[in-house]
Amino acid sequence: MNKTKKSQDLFEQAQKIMPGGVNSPVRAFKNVNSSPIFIKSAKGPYLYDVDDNQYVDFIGSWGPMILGHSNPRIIKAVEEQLQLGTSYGAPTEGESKMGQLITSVMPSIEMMRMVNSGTEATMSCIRLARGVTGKDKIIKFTGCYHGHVDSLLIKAGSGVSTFGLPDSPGIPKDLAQHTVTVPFNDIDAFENTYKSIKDDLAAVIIEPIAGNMGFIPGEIEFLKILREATSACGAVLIFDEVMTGFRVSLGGAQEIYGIQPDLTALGKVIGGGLPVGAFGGKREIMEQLAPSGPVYQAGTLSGNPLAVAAGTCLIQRLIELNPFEELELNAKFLLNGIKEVMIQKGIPFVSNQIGGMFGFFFAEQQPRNFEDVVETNDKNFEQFFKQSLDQGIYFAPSKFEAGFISTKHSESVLINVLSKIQAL
Ligand code: KE4
Repeated sequence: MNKTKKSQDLFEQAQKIMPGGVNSPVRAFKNVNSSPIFIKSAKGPYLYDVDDNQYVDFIGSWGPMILGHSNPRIIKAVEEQLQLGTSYGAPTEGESKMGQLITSVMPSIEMMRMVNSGTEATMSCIRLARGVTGKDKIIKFTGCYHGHVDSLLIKAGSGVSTFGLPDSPGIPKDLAQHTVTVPFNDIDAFENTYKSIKDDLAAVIIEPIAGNMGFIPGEIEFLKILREATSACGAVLIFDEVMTGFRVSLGGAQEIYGIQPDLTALGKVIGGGLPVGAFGGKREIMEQLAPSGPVYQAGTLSGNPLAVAAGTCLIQRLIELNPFEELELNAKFLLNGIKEVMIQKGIPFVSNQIGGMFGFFFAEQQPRNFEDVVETNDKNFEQFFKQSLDQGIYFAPSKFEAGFISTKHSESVLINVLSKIQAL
């Protein structure tokens, strides 16, 4: 019996009207040679597809659903705002309240601005860094994804560090040349590159805990070097915490590592599932933004009342609950259970987790960078993904993605997941 017939029919139709049948590439399941399931609804830790199959969801909309899907408090907050209007294109008290909440738990953010996506947040950080420093060069790290920003869709060419080779057609070479890519967690490679371009360096941008090459934490000594080097030459250190903000701990990766960036990009969790992004940091940098300064940035729906209502409600609840230790323990319980199954099967498997974010690889050792991840076993990943999905367990459809757990992934839910994985 074809359990996902409706999804397959919808996917066929969707491919006629949307490139690849999706509005964001990773959703197309290409990396696992499969076709996507179409979702009809979600509640708590569960997704329900159009064929009424139930899945335990370990993607959580790629991060936002840290309190589970259809959280009653968030729904109530959005419903109340709906009665007052959906968008004004004018300032609201809610935006300031949200800003105060974020700055109260992320002290490096003295001032911030709301935008509508993580991409907008990182794009604005890059423009602001170039504007305040008058410099052009950006250093990013192979495997870190910062949204589809022209200056940041640049991959490492061959060699230890490279001048950007466009990662996507459509990016002018004379723009790409200003972005230099260095291997993640590689101090020597960074220092060699830094020495050669520090006089024209506007910013270094990094995911301090990477979630877009699988789950790979930045090593503390490496991150400390980035902080020291950028301070020494006046470049802006940007932490892209779109995924890790309010996901790995209340204060994000910067709280865990005790390293304060100059600018931080946020998204995902702070919108509670509605379209949102934000960026912020040192006052003297942020004040260079229009209309208080010359660096232009704008957005019709920035600070949208619905997104602010959802995000404020979620952040307030996270401050009350501070669930990150429990989330990490539950993630560890899940991953240790999977590890036991893989040991019994003689399949190499490694995993890691911080707060409500986790990852796993089919490999003997923990990857430290993108190049290591490329070497991990694709076949085992694809087989595990497909078998799990068939058992109603929805992991990310790519080894280059991370996993996310919510406060609704209770021990009983996880025990049920593990019993199914043991039976694979
Ligand atoms: P958005 O523009 O997709 O809201 O955010 C871009 C972004 C920026 N920075 C980091 C660290 C991110 O992880 C992202 C987006 N993450 C992906 C998941 N790997 C979103 C999923 C998708 O592209 O559909």
